[in-house]
Amino acid sequence: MSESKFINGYPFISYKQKNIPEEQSIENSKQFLNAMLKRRSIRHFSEMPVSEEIIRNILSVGNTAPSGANKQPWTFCVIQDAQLKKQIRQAAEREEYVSYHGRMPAEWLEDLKPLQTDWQKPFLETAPWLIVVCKKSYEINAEGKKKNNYYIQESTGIAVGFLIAAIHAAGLVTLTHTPSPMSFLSKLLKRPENEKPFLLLPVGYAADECWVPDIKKKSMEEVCFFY
Ligand code: IYR
Repeated sequence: MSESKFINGYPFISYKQKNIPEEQSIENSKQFLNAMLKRRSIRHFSEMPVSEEIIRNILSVGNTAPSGANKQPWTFCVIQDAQLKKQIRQAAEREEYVSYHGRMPAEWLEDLKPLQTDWQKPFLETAPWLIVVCKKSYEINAEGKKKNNYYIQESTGIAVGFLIAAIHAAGLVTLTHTPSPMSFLSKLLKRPENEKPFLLLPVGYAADECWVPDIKKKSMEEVCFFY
């Protein structure tokens, strides 16, 4: 059992995770790297169902993410209903069509060519689950008073990172989809004023025939600077 005490009137518990031997640490970090190297953003999903238990475990991982003042300024809206997925797809495709046919500047469209994306988003219906991650700009307490959240973008982004890693660890695939603008999601999901859609993660298994662009990550030398 962990020890507890009060510091300036606030409860603390002792942190008692044993350091693992360095050899083991090297091995674990390599294994995690090798697992993450296999992750890809997937746009072709199988209709194979995924149990709610797996989805709940993944969401629980996301909910462990660190956040400004531990406010957890996110909500995870989870959609399995076929009719609602269809409505989301139709609304997303309406916005994406306008984006791809004028809203996105030429440079952006050029940058997307290697990914061969377009306005059509069938995965919004084929993936068995959609997770719409919302950021919560403020909270409303029991007395109806607005309470601040902090580092909302950063915190929600970290939670999404945790979700993506958990989805991958569960042997499932996803895509960080950002239909733009996303206000249609607020309406369809009837989210309150203090919540704004942040991004959408379709979750499921990859289709039997699934192609991903042959793109590379930047080298470590390009992104890491040791001082
Ligand atoms: N939201 C659009 C466009 C898009 C934008 C970026 I930046 C990408 O990396 C991929 C797509 C879409 O989902 O197609």
